[in-house]
Amino acid sequence: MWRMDLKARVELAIGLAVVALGTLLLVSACGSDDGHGHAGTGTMTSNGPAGSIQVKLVNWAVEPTATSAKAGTVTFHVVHDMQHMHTTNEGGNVHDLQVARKNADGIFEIVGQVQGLKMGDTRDLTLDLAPGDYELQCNATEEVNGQVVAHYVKGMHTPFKVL
Ligand SMILES: [Cu+2]
Repeated sequence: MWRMDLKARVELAIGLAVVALGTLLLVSACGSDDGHGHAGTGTMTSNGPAGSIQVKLVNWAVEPTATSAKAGTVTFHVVHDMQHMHTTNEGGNVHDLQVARKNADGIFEIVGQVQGLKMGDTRDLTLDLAPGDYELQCNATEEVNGQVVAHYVKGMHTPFKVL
């Protein structure tokens, strides 16, 4: 009778080990790859931390999921979206996000930034923001076929309000 018990125990142990291994494989597959074949943030979703505002950087626009936020701690989940694959070299291989506050004199002052996001890159930018008018900008410049391309001029800026 004790032999039966032992066999059952061994089978149970093997069963548990298989389940544990399966879970481990799932977790490591998620952690090492964002599902697009690029080194990512290690998260399965592209939505970023809870309460964050996703900001997509594309050619040639800055596209936040919200255009305003309450004053205080604001986290921007910045994504250089790789949905758009460049067929011609128009530039835009690397984008930045500058969060700029409009001062009383109308001049923008950068209060935080992340730079050098390649296609598929994501970065979180957490800032303590006071109420006011802001702009989300990409001020990257690059040379394409001998021409200087300024991303801001191409359209990479959008208004943002902190209330
Ligand atoms: Cu850009």
